[in-house]
Amino acid sequence: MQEKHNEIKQNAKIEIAKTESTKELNDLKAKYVGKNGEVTALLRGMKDIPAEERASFGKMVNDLKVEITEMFSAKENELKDKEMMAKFDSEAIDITLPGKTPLAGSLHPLNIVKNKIFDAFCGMGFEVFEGPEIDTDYYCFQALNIPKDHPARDMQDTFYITDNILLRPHTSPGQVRTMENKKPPIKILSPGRVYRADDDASHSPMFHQIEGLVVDKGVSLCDLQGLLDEFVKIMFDEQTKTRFRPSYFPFTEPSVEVDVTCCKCHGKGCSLCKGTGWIEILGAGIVNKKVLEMSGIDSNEYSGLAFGLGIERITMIKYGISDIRTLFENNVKFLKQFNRR
Ligand code: FA5
Repeated sequence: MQEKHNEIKQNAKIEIAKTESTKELNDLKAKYVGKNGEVTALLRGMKDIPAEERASFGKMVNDLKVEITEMFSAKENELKDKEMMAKFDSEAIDITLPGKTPLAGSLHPLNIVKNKIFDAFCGMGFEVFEGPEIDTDYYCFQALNIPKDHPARDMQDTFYITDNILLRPHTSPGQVRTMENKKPPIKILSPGRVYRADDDASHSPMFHQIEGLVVDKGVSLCDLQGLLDEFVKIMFDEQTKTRFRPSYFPFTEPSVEVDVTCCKCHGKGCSLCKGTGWIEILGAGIVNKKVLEMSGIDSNEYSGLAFGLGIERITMIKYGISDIRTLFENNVKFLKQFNRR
């Protein structure tokens, strides 16, 4: 019997020494001291041992079980240490490696320019008023002195929703809504999306305008010129000059188109300004007396100036962008150029 014990102990020792993982060791443990293990089988065989030898046999088997269990415990500790060290090694972080730079977003060029326009005019005391994108025929045309049969309606190919409701083709309705709700002095910017049935390299069906309106006593064309001179210097640079050309808008009288000296060649003539040295940036004028009256403002006491600029146009001039569609394609390579970090 002693021989059998020694054999089991010896085999266990050899097999435990060979194990390389805690999983393997647990399986092996079942083989020796588990429910159906070899040592447990010895205990079960006690009933066949003569009564007088049973006590010493039982002690021997228990001692064997304790010894084998201790061998397993020792090996288990050794393997656990080894496995933990291997895990540490595999998870080791080399703190000397360079870090991953997170991708930073940036403002869209249209927002950069819009913010700059806001900064320029808000610095001159303008407030911002936003009107609705879907508006009525009255606010988009009639209240701006463009009656239903007026030929000026052909100037803007408009998206109508019903005969009376439309996607606004300009931000000029913002003038009317402001004058209806506010007494002079008025000094507002009205920005937003506008829509026209236009689509080519310099015209988009959806684009952004900013309307400017000043109403007070004695407002004149000189104020308009002074205001826009100051604006273009902030927007482009100190050397930029403005030029007024006569134009026609039913809601302003007189009306002007405003040009600036080309920001690329400073007036000498280049491909951007098509050799003229000037680039058109906006439409403007002195608010037509009829528009003031229709909006409830006494045109004998007050006068106003108004201007409307396209944000895309200014952005294209400022950054030398030749096709308006690049502003809406969301090409990350293009947009990354405006990341100021
Ligand atoms: C107007 O829309 C007038 N409401 C502006 C105005 C306001 C005049 C107040 C007088 C007083 P115009 O149609 O010219 O004017 O448009 C103004 C600017 O919008 C243009 O100078 C141009 O920069 C821009 N624009 C016009 N159509 C498009 C388009 N389809 N895509 C991109 N920009 C456009």
